[in-house]
Amino acid sequence: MKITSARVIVTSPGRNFVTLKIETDQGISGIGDATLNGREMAVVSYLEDHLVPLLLGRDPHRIEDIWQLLYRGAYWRRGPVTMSAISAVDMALWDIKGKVAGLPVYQLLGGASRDGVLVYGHANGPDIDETIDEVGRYIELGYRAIRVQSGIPGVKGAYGVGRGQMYYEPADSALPTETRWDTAAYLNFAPKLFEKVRETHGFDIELLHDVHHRLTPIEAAKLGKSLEQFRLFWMEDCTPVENPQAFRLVRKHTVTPLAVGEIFNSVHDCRELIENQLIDYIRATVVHAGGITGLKQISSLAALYQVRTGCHGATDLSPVCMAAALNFDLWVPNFGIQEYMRHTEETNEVFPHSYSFADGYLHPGDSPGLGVEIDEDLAAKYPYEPRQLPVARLADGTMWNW
Ligand code: GCO
Ligand code: MG
Repeated sequence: MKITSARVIVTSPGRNFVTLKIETDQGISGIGDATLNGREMAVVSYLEDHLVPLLLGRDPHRIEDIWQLLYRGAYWRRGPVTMSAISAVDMALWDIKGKVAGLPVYQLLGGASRDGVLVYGHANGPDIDETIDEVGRYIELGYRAIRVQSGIPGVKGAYGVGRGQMYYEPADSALPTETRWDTAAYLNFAPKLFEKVRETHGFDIELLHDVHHRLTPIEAAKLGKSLEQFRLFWMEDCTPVENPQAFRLVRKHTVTPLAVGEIFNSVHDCRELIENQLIDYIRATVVHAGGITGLKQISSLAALYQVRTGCHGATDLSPVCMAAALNFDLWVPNFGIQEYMRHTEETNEVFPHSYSFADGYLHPGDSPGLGVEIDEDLAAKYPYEPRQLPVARLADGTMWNW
């Protein structure tokens, strides 16, 4: 079997997605997600200019060898652009292998370890009352785990508050939108938010919260401690992770479980946090951390330390990534939870898929391969729209972490 073509498809059915399609001499093709939010075209160029010529003529069954070729062969290892491109190739090759075998990819990985994939949805609102109503709506929809974010009085454009229903898309303009951040206001507000959510909705539901890199280690420790009584499933990205040792301080002061890693690209980024048991959930994704092959490396390391997976699944991860993630999640022994932010109808039409939601769980379905396709004619109707992620500044204008 030989790869005869590899094409990059850029489409924007509500938001931008980059998809790689690999075709073979036996008429079987596979697709992979290569979307890097706000930096999409860098990955398009990496694929078209550097990887596609390397793929032509190769045997698509040699997934591991091709992964090693692209990883070692670049010389310039790792980084989000390189690893998103490698991820797309890896996903497309797993898709092809599954289609040849006539099996969903989770069967090739070792079969299902569970009946369904526990997911968390996003409840958010401009203030506490509306956020609490949203939590109620998610409970009615059957969710068992819900991420809660709310507008904060006095903070313009607080992280995580959506404009639409059922999804939240922060990349909203061609040049970054400027938002404000106020740590003191947030630290006063967050415990009140969770107190009210628990008062209204009780303790049977799992609650999650994303701090989105906004705090210093000691502030993160303080927040974790003040939220302990509300029994969070996790507190995510409580402080930036360039220095993994910062998490020692957070850990020393709180038993609120910690999740980190949505911006990680390889097992090397995860290693220090995992080996020192500084986190409880690793958030690395199929699309940014080297595909299914990359995630297998990460989850195997994590399993040694009882760290569980909690893959990123915001709307900038396309249905192709979601399908790959769900096949991985159904198999991976040390699964924790999967993020699930619903895509727009337009996106779902461009990417018809076999995964489905019921009673708080997703299942990848049993279509051979990843269980997702791209409707190229429809995709062509939604041209690329330049969009970047926002930035954040403190009240005095100091640049902060968005
Ligand atoms: C999450 C994430 C996202 C990111 C987004 C950036 O936990 O879902 O933090 O909302 O901000 O994916 O592109
Ligand atoms: Mg996050």
